[in-house]
Amino acid sequence: MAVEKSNDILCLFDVDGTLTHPRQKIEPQMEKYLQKLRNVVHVALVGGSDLSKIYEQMCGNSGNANKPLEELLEEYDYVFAENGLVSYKGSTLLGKQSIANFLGEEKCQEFINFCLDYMSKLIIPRKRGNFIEFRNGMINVTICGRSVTQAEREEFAAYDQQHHLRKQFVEALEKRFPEEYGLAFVIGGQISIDVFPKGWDKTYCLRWIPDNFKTIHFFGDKTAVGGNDHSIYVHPKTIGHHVNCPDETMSILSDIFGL
Ligand code: M1P
Repeated sequence: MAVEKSNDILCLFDVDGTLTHPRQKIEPQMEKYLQKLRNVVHVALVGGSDLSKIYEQMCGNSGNANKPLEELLEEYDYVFAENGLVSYKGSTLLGKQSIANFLGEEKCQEFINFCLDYMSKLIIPRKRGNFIEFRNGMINVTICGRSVTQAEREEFAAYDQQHHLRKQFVEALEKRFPEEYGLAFVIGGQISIDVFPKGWDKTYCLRWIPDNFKTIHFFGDKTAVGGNDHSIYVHPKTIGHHVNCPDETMSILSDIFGL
C-alpha cells in the first residue's frame, strides 16, 4: 500500500559524518534511502562546505555520478551550502551571502594576514597548499592546507586531536578579533576552522524553510557545544538527532518512519 507523503515534515541533514563519512562520497545505499524517504517526507541538506564540495560528495559513485548540478539539486527539496549562506529550493537559488561585503576589504586583509602569519610559525607533520579558502559566506582556514591527500588529512586530524592546534588557533583568533569584529570561529570538520559573521551558523538556513513545516527533524554529528551542528541541534524549531555515522542516521530514520 502506498504511503501518503506528509507535507508538513522536513528531514534536514548535515552532510559530513551524517550522510557520508567525512569528506567522502555518499554510499549508494544511503543515496537510495534518501530518495525513498522523499516519498514520505520532504528532505533537505545543510552543509558547512561550499556547494562544489556538497555536489562532489552527494553525487556518490553510483550510476549517475557526473549528473549536472541542477539534477542533484532537484533530488532534494532544499540544499543549504555554507550553512545556508548559499541556498537552493530545488535548483532555484534563494539567496547568497557575502562575507567580503560584511567585513570590507581592509578587515578581510587584516584577518587573512593574521592567519597566514600565525600558521607560518607552526611546524606540523605535513603542510601542503590552499590554506585559506575564501567562500561566499565564510572563510575556511586550514593549518595543513586544504590540498592534502586523504591520508595526510587523516594524519593531521589525529595530530590535532593530540595537540589541539585548531583549538589554540581559535583562541588566538578570538583574542585578536574580539566582539566588535562580529566573527564566529568554529571547528567544523576534520582539518579546518570555519569563520563567519555571528549568527551565520547553521540556524541561518532556517529562515528559508516555510512555516507550513510543522516538524523539522535535524540530523548531525557535531552537535556538542563548539561543534558546527550545535546551534541548529538545540534550536527550538528543530527536533535534534545526534548521530555518529551514516549507518546510525539510517537506523534512526527507520525507527521514526518505519522505512
Ligand atoms: O563537515 C563540514 C566541514 O567540512 C569541511 O571540513 P574539513 O575539511 O575540515 O573536514 C569544510 O568544508 C568545512 O567548511 C565544513 O564545515
